[in-house]
Amino acid sequence: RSTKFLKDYAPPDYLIKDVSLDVTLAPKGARIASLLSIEPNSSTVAGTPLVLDGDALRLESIALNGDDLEANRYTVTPGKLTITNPPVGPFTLDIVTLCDPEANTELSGLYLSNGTYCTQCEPEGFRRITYFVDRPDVLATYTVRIEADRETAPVLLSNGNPVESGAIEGTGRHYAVWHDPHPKPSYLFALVGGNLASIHDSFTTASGREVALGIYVEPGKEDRCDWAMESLKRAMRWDEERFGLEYDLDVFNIVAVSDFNMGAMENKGLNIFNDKLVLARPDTASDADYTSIESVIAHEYFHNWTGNRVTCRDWFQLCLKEGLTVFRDQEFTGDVRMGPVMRILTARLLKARQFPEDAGPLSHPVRPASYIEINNFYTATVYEKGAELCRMLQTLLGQDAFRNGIALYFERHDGEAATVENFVNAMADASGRDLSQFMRWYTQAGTPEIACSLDYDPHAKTARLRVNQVVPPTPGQGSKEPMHIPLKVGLIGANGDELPLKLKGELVPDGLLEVTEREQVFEFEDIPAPPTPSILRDFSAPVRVTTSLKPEQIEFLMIHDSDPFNRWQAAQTYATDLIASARGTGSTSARSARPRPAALRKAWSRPCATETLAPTYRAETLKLPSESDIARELGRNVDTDAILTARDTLRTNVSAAMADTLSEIYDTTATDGAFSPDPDSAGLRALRNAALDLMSATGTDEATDRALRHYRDATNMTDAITALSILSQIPSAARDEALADFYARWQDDPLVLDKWFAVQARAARPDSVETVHELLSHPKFSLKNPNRVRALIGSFAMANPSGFNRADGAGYRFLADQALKIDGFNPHVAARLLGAFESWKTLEPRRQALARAALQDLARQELSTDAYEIVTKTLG
Ligand code: BAL
Ligand code: ZN
Repeated sequence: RSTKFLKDYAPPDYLIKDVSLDVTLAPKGARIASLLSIEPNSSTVAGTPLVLDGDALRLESIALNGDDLEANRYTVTPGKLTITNPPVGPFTLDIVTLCDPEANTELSGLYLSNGTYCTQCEPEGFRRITYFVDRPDVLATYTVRIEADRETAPVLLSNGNPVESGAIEGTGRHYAVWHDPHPKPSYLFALVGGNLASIHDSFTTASGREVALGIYVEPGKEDRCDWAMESLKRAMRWDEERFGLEYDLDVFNIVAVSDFNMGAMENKGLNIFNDKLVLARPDTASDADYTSIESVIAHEYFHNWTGNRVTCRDWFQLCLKEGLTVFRDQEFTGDVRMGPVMRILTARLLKARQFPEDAGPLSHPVRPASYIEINNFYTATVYEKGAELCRMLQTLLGQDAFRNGIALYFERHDGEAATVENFVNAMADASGRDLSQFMRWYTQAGTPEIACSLDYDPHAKTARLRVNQVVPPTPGQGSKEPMHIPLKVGLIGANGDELPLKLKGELVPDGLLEVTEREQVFEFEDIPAPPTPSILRDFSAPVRVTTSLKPEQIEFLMIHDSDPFNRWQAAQTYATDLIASARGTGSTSARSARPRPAALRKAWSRPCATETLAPTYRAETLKLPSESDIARELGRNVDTDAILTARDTLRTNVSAAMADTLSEIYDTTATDGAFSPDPDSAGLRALRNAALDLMSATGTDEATDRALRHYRDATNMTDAITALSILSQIPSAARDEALADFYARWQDDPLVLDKWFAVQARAARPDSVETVHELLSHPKFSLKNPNRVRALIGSFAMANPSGFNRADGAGYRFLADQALKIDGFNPHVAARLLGAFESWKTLEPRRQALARAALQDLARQELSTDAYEIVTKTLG
């Protein structure tokens, strides 16, 4: 369990330029014959041993320059194959190994998913297929021959372009050869063999290349692939238009498999997907699923440039490809689907997932300086905060200069393994900006805290905005330097008008201030009367902001702020303050109020009922902050039951105060006709369902009946699952009817049944631990399938705060027990689940003690490296 450090990076001793693989697929003993063209790196001292990585392999033979290698020329140790005295110049190695796809329960390397051979190599799975210098700065061209039984594996795919294929006479077997001309690191290798159905289409790139597109799925699922195909073509076109980036092979294939640790994987020319992120039909997939599919298809496709053409020098640079690619997929989804609501969704996700990570024991910089197990660093910090860093660069530089920076980055590093410095230097050179202080965002962990106060001088007619920034201490980083923060602000006059921002006689474009000091004062001129400040517009930086705004000023912003993000944020802040100030939640907030119905009506009517606002946006304003949002804002002494009660009370009050408006929204947004996933139709469904959800807060029989009717009348999954989710919270005949009906209908459809597991796991009920425990023994549940585990155990641990944090500690013990079991065969999935403990130190003392005890129990067990790192670091 050694710790690896970024500072220890050294270039590889040997480079592998070309790889020829001959893979014979068999469930128990897949045979991989590998021919590697190797040369010493320029600075390698003659005689330096060649160390290849390998894991769970049986070595059958090894030859150097065509001759069998004598036993005294190499050693095999756990994880390594070392050639003791390799030649001084270029040479070849022939290595034959066997691996066992059927026994591969870790789902890393070559494994079987429901009878389909598939691979997952990022970050270190290739070494479970063959011996290799398995690190991202070793780039090679690959030719892959796959041979398999023709009947069970008629489809044989690998990276790049198809070269040839054919039958092997008299054997019942066949083969296919693929060649990928683009040098790539081993983590982008992929291979698939199976009995798969497919749909096909084509795309012509801007420069006229015809690309054959294919999506491969388990037979019978072909009718759920159209949306993924449309999404792919949309993404290909968007990347050409926005960034001038074209596809570079003759084929692009996607394969959906049902056993997959991650969401999807960007292997060159052969993306392999968790089928949850490919398959969609109106009756099986919700609008949220359609949106995820569209964005993940785009994300993996966008990696073709940001990740594949330019890859990472080492795994510490993971954000280089992931942060940038998430930023790109967010921009795409904003453009094609969500508009201004996109920023609400991305900020909400960041706050929900990344802020707690950054505030807890697992906090790490966007570019970590060390890790024990790299699999543990596919985190919200690397992905989502990493994306925010790209967004801040775009905000600071402007969209054109940012695009030029991207172009320069590719000009300089195409075909290379790059670093964060390479990326930021390209941005600096393309824009002429000094980004040296900005680099701190990659190295300093913790969410910066920005405190803003505004003083108005009626004589000078100036408004002075004082901004203080503090970056809190995080594990291993006691003190921090100030960050370079793009802070978008506005000042709003008493009549709701936007006031021009003038500093030292100059207008401030886009209200963008650059905060670089620990304390800074911005004095705005020609402000006729005391304004209301709108701070961090468009969520221009991943920071926490505190202001001294009074409740009535927040109400004012809910109505008048011209920035859609901040208008939504004002409603969230208003609700958060009301919930957090309730007795027992542990709040020390000064801003408290006991709202009267008229005040609630006034506050909410405008944002949610204004018909000129997009329905998707109005829907978001109807969603009150989640229990986790409240817990995060409180930050300490968290009592999840008190939060649940306070939140339920506010929901009931808002629901009652807004009853007429909600009813009207619900009635007027009903649509008939065929389902369409287009943004407008999805927006109307979102608004109607958000209204239904809030109306149900009253818990009356009428509300329950309405939800049941909604369920029965549903003609698509979005409506059905909304109603089911509402009903699952209310013990009643209606709940039993809907759950039974859903099960009866979807029992043979694992992906849909996951929704049934998940709604029950998420339901905030006193007995939810027992419910989830019982569902573990359900015949359709399996601990071995990551999607099932995430649907049931993951939903419970991550999305049912009062259940997971039940006061008797039963939730903690449940999660620890299940994670330990899973750790025995799939450490990656187990370690992810254990992330649910990340905020245990913010709990009130009793719960803290119980969570600590569960973690300490785990720490005494025999754990995988993955789980060990999470458990020990979480304990702190
Ligand atoms: N590279 C791992 C999956 C993804 O982020 O695209
Ligand atoms: Zn990615």
